Amino acid sequence: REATGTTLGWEGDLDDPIANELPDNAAILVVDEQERVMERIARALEGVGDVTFMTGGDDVAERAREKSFDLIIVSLTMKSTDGLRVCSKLRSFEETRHVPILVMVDDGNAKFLVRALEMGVNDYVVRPVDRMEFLARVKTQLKRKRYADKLWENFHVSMQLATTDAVTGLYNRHYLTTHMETQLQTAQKRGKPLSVMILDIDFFKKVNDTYGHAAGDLVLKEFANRIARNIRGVDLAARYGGEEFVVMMPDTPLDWAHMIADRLRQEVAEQFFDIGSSDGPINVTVSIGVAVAGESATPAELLDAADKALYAAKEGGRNRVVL
Ligand code: GH3
Ligand code: MG
Ligand code: MG
Repeated sequence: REATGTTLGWEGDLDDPIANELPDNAAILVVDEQERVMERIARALEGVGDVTFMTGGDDVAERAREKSFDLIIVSLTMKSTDGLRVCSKLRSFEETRHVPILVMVDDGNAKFLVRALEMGVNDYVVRPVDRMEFLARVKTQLKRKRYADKLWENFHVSMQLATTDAVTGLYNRHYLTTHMETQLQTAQKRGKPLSVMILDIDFFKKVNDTYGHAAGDLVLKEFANRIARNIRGVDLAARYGGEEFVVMMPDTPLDWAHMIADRLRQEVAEQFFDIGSSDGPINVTVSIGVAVAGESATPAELLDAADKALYAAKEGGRNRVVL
């Protein structure tokens, strides 16, 4: 018998326990047209995962884009359809680009393999293949997929933790200042105005003292929601400190920013905050300082200008917007 392929694309650390686990209920798609082969594969994969069969054609990639499979097994020697084309389509769509592909070729048709490997398929078997070997290759790909999914998930969780504030779900100060740097440069290069507002809840210490810290947290959350609802997708809202927030608004002249800030201030003052207190919803007000970036302003200068305006808003009696 001819030697079969080596396992490609394996980058997991084999000592790492999560690198050696199979996905729960793996979803496997098998593309072949021979009944007899499909039956054998179904039997071999019993207990390994849920197997879906398709006979080929362009709908394979479409199906795989809708449902995320953990492994796709494609026969390269089908009569009515082009297995290589199926693989190339799978590799061309964003949603299916990283799904492991195991190809099967019949003995004597190994010429397809080079093309398939160049397209980025992960492993192959030459038929007739020993059942145990087939299973081992399938499992290796499934473990690799699970490992990659875990790494990806961990990456997202880490990113989330590093960039967002846990109480409000808004971005944190670090994320804001990092992005303000690039946004400012873009705005200055294009000659567009970039405005910021700093919002500070009035007498917030009194909310904590009167209703407790948990009630204070509820106010912070609701306050953050109201900010988020009043800004555009391109704007960036962050929790800057305890009860201080910053909104960065690209392409926004000072008078627009003023209007947005005042609309928000008014909504906060008029719609009382439900903190589950027996006294009923409570009145909260906010003071806002607004500034627009000058020609060569740095993030620190811009924030400082907004902060000075905020100070003036507090001095002026709170519940107001100052430019
Ligand atoms: P001012 O109108 O001058 O802004 O008065 P203030 O009471 O809002 O200002 P001050 O800065 O004196 O108090 C802010 C308070 O915010 C103090 C702190 O206990 C509270 N705080 C900061 N972070 C949190 C938080 O995460 N949760 C809660 N519940 N309170 C917080
Ligand atoms: Mg404060
Ligand atoms: Mg305050």
